[in-house]
Amino acid sequence: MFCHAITRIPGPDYPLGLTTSTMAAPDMDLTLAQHAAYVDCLRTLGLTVDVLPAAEGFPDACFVEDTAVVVREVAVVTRPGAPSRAGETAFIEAALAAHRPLARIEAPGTLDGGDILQVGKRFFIGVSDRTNEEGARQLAAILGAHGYESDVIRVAAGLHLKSSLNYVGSETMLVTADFAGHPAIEGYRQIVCPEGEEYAANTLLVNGTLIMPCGYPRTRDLLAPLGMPVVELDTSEYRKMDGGLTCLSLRLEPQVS
Ligand code: CIR
Repeated sequence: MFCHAITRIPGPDYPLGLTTSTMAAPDMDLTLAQHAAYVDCLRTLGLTVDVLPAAEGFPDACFVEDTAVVVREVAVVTRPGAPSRAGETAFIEAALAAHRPLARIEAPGTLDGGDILQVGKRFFIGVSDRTNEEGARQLAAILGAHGYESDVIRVAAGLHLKSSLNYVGSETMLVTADFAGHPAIEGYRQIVCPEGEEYAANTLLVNGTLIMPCGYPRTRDLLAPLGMPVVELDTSEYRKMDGGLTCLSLRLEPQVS
């Protein structure tokens, strides 16, 4: 169960962040309203939520997930793979240090939290344009010291691993067609996002509830047999910047030493 989350309010320079999207620039009022709804949703699900102030000069800093990987024993501060995002970690350390001892990904490793999927004691680490082999190796070693196993998966489509693959409970993975049948997820049931609904693969499981982006009814229908409560949130202004539900928070379980 998650008890705490760390988020960061998007700053006025948010539309200047990295994106591959050709959609219109995000609307700031709507961006902030969608962020507030996201924070409210996490609070409704029982989490205490930190809302950190905008990090000036770092337009992508609201995507806090990329700056750390947090387990019950340790918070691993990442080394984000995009040069414009490298400095974001300095803004997250204090918030993490209040909850966990810190470890760090060191050069030449790079790693974005969006490439890291945890399912219990098992981690899937995506090697992507942002996360390199060395970053994956360092993370697997740090987590391994605490009894976690890691599988490395090459990310050939989408920005991050979790753009395409997420755990939705009941031994089930929600995947895009690119990852369906991948050997690393053999043994899990798989729900494949229908064509045109790939963005819905970034669905977030929090304390037994599935938080999914609104506007993906066929994926919602495929998730219904899991019998879990579903909350739909509008993430239109985050999608414009290649972001989604998982990226907007770091979720923490209670600490163990
Ligand atoms: C970026 O390109 O880094 C941001 N505009 C979006 C990051 C999304 N993060 C995530 O999926 N974990």
